[in-house]
Amino acid sequence: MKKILLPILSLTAAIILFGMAGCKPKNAGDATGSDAAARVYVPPGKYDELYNFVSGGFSGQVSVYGIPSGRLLRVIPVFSVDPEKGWGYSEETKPMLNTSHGEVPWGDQHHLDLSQTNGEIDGRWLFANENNTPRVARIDLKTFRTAEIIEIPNSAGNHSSPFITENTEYVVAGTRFSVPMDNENGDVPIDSYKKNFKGTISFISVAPTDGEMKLAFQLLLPGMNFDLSHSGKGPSSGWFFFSTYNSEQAHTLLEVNASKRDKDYILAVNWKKAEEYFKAGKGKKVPVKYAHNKYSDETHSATSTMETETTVIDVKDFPDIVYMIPCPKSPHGCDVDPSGEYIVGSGKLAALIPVFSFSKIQAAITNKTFDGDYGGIPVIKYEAALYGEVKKPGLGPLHTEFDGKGNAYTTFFISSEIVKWSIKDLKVLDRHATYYSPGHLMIPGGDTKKPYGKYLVAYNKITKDRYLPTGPELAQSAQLFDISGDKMKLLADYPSIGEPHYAQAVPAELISKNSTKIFKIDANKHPYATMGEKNAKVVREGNKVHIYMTMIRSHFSPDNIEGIKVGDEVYFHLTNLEQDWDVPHGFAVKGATTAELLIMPGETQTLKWTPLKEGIYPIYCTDFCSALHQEMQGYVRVSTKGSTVPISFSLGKNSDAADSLLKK
Ligand code: RUQ
Ligand code: CUA
Repeated sequence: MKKILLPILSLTAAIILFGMAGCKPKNAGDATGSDAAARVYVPPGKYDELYNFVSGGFSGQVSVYGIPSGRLLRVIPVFSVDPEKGWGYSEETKPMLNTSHGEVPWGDQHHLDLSQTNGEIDGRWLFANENNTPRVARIDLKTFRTAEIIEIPNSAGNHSSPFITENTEYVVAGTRFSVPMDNENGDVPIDSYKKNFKGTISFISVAPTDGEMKLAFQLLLPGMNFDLSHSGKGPSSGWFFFSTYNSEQAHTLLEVNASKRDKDYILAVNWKKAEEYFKAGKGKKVPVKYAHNKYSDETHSATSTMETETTVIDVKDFPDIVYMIPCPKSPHGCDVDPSGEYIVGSGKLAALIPVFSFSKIQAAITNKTFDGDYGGIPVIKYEAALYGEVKKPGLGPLHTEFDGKGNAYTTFFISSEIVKWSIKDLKVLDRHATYYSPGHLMIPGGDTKKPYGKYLVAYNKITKDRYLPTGPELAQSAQLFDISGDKMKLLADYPSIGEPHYAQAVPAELISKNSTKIFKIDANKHPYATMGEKNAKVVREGNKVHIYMTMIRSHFSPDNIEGIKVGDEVYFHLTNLEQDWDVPHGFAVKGATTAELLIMPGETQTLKWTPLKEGIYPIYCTDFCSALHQEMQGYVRVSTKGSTVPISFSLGKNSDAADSLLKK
């Protein structure tokens, strides 16, 4: 149980009743239809219909599944080190995890958003947020690798992120925790929250050609918690909507103190207006420190740059940027329907779902139908913004996705179900139990202008009795539904990595057609690349030893090295000379305190090793690459500190004895 929303107040009794019932549904085993097996069966050798990118929660990674099979295709390290791939261990990838706090080897990854063009998924990049040390990552979908990570200053718990605008102009990042600004003295009493703690929403621009991210500007807001967000589309294009909670500005026992008010707010942000001000030079340049890390597929290396400034726009001074809309009971999900007219807020302690209308919000702004202000921000009257409420849909609504046919699907954490309802008349059309307590759900393209529909996946927080016991912890569980008919049909369960929150999915073709198969060796610009076996060498520079080593099935060149001394800093620069798809080689050396390297065809990666004692150290390939993979090995001799053994290296130089043995 990772994120239990503690039931409180008047809902308690109902919650206990529903909660218990939800935990032991009758006939859970018969929940699937008779054709379910056929619907999820992908025959051997056949591809899945869709890629499903699933956030990894506290694993800091992103995992990729096939839909409908639920087969795990790949785990992409993003904010966490991954010894399997050498991510965060090779010299080239270490800078990717750099932050203003130093190297942070772990992250808490909640939300994903695929890049869009005209409100539709374009298959280029996947953006990922990090909650703990606020960061946003861009994953390149050609290589399925993290290409860029940018840290967010003036933020803590980057939760309402990385949601994107219709043409991927911006990725947003709203702070979960309000805190004093980075350039102010943060050494203040915690109970000075109301005075000293501020909230920010950051707009990160994305370059249309290569996707490079840049922190454009930040909006300064009153201290509270920013939760989820989604951009407008169509008529609401140019706007962004954020759910917030803790408008009480509590700093302790939030479970109670941040649930006092009947309503918190959905924030409507006119980002086009904010951008206009920013471009006109408005806002204040503020000194900050944040890391911007980029990985190059040419040098096969990352760089980390420390940036030192950001532009902060205080919304108090620009009253036409932000408006607040009251939303019942600690809103969580904030979702915009494919038409762009309807904004769904989900109060996690509410027993109804409010649906707001963009055109009504605009009318209320024009007519100033306000109900006072919150920290200087106009509060639109609830009724003036409201399209209507879905009555008695269930308990604890969290997140909503859309099928593009006029229907919305909402997860209910407390009553453990998915409820399908009609956007037009707000009537509940269908409900289906989930096992158990779903957080997010995902319909392929479900937050775009053009949902793919057909499938829905629920990401459940609590697994309980769904799988064979595996000790005290159980994998979180995904459940695949068929939503092509009037009624939802449960097709399959499959465990997922980390704790998934939001996810994205896209028809496979959009991504598979561009997938990188190899890196061209001629284009390798790594400063320590070895172009061909004949160029392999070992170079001593003081106590640093650079080993230029190649790999090809099934040997290293060189594979015998002598002249290394205790206390040396040894750098193995390995270039994989293969030019065939799916032929990585691995590299490991006994006693190295980093992980292995896994080097793709045409790529160079470096393992740093500081041997502590003299002796003979085997090296070998870790990835089964050919029939003679087990022969892909070598030796490194390490001599004492003062030794006079000269540097030497060789490949295939056997002793006469061995040669004559071989000839026999
Ligand atoms: S959250 S379970 Cu971190 Cu997206 Cu709602
Ligand atoms: Cu190379 Cu195994």
